[in-house]
Amino acid sequence: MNFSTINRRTFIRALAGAIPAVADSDKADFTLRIGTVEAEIAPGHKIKTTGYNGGFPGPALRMTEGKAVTIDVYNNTKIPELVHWHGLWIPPEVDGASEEGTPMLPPHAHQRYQFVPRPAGTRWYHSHIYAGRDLQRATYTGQFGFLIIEGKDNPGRYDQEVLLALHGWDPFLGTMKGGEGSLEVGYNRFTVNSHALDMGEPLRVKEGQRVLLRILNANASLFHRLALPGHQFTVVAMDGNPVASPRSVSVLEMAPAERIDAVVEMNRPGVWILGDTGDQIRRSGLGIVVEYAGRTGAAQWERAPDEIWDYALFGRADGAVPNAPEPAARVPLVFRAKWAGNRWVDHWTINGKEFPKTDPILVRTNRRYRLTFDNQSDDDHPVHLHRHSFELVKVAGKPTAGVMKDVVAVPSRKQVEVEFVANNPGLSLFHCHMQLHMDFGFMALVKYEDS
Ligand SMILES: [Cu+2]
Repeated sequence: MNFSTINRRTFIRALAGAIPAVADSDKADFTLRIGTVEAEIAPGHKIKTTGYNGGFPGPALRMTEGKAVTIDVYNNTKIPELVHWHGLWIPPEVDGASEEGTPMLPPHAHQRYQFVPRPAGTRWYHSHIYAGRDLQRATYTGQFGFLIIEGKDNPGRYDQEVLLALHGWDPFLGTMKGGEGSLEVGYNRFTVNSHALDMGEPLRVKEGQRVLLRILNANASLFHRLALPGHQFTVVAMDGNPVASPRSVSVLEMAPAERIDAVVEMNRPGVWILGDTGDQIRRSGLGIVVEYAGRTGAAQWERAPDEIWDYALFGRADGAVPNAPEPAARVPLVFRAKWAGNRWVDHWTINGKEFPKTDPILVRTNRRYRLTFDNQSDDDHPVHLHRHSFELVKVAGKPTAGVMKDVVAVPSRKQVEVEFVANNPGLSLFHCHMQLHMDFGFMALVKYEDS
């Protein structure tokens, strides 16, 4: 048989069969494999969870702002999964929320994602699926990791950079006092990165160093307050975005999904605990030892000052937004709990409706909108807007400006107002980041009417 007589299509098909599906030259920039993880987080305390690439947190993915990346995700579990790239301005098809239209990743399937990472700053990635009452799924698991987008500006001058991800383990559903009431999620153990306080490697520092801490609260429902005895945190960015007024504080408060970049000047030699100000939570693992060079001995803790956490402290002191147009519309969003019965999980409503029946938030491209969060419930809610950043304009009655975020904690019985520019067309999910709340109604979609 003469070569020229071979059907060209047959030839190409034969050739294609000999080539691996993904050639080496076609290697993705990053690879995540979702699978079972077994880890000893504290002496003798083993847990079994789901994580990325065999551990937790997942690998810190470092990208350059504006430079396209490819990420291969393999789902080596028995359930459909989805990875959400939290805080990025990317299209809904790859954002990682099925409510926006990102396809779920079936069990044992593989998907390559491609997007242009922006904006610069401390972002993260995590599972974005429904868990309901199954606390072995979604953000209750080890599926979380940092995603750092490097931009032109560094968040201040520093000698050492440290990533700290907070998480809770052995979650259970129970009532506050163990008796009557609604079910909430509690945790028996905590970790900073991969280990509890009494097991992890210390954070080694030298006197005079300026250490940049990038901290992520990857807990599915708990707020944390952090302190390092005798040291101040200079907050330079929140949710990855540089703040208008960097300030020094003794205590950092972080709602679920929030990030804080803070510079700590190491000026009090010793061996200290950087940990949760709540004794019970810190003793259950939420902390890390900070060890100065040449210092030994047991790590010390001192009671932290009773500082009030206030986002407005980091905003523009005059509260003015220069050149910001009047919002095209004000969107009031009222959050309420819907009692479902004793020892049952509360449902949640936005303007009286539960997702998927919640009214969409309708916007038009490039207009500025004000969202008024009115929390008429007894819980604080960290609400998150996908694919956009918003600016805080009023926090519990106090005007502010210059703090850009993608998650904001709305305290119980208080109001928070934010403004955002509708500059990323496509469905965008808005929801409470407490897994139990989002799964029981606390979600709505932003819809562009003109695209
Ligand atoms: Cu909530």
